Amino acid sequence: MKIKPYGDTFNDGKVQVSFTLPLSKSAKATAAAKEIAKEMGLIDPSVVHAESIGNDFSFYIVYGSVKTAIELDKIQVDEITQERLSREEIEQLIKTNFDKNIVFIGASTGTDAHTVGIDAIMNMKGFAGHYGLERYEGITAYNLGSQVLNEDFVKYAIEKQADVLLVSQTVTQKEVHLKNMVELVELLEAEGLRDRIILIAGGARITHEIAKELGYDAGFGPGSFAEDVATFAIKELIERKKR
Ligand code: B12
Repeated sequence: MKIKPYGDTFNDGKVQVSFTLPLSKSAKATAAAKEIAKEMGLIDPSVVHAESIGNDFSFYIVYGSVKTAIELDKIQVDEITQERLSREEIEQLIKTNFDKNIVFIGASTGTDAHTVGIDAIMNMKGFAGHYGLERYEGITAYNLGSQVLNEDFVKYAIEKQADVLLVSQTVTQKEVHLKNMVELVELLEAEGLRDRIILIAGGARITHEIAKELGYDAGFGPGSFAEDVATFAIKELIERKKR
């Protein structure tokens, strides 16, 4: 099955792109934006929005169409296919299968200062109507905040005998997240901990596929909630107990 973007009529290939130019807003800068869109392969591009965003910078939205079509059946995606359990179901699962609290430790690691994502997953108050892990009976959750060095994260994991580590990575500039995520895996391996811990990553540009490639057990992107993470981690811990 071939898939093409569409905006007006089916399969018309319409797309919208946005970008910033290091130019003050002017007729010439708008023409440059259109030219860039043409070079990107957009057919009949039109600049539908141009805005100054301070001295020497301007922002553009360009509408146009592409010929590109993809064969959907050729796409393989490694994704988590699980039914999201409710908090109560997860709590019951813990009660039935473990005689201790499950320890989750989370942080935004490395230089990353973004805390909202990890708070959404862990915070007692939760996010968008979903309570965070701190609220769960049978879970002890430590949220270390942001800019936590991998070395300190691992030290804390050892001290608190963590079962699950939650890593939040938001900034992906110059692929800093990849280096940071891999460094953590290496440190855990050096401590002989990697196989004993469930390692989960999350963030706006994290996918399950990327996380797996980097040596994590799972990755969660936008729209994920504490229930998703807890369902995965608790079921995985139960599976590992059986082995
Ligand atoms: C708020 C914010 C900030 C605040 C952060 C304050 C704070 N205490 O968190 C401040 C002002 C500090 C900031 C700074 C910077 N920011 Co900023 N920031 C944002 C902003 C506006 C919102 C992010 C957010 O809170 N989202 C809401 C949460 C709920 O969403 P989320 O993080 O995706 O989390 C969900 C999932 O991803 C997942 N999840 C997240 N973590 C985890 C972890 C686990 C284990 C699991 C399971 C799931 C999970 O679950 C969450 C709930 O569903 C975004 C733009 C945007 N609108 O997204 C830019 C944005 C993230 N920032 C960006 C940038 C570039 C920066 C700076 C580098 C800017 C600069 N040049 O200084 C600095 C970096 C500072 C640093 N050292 O990290 C870029 C990142 C681009 C990129 N690809 O790298 C963005 C996308 C803006 C942009 N369009 O350019 N930022």
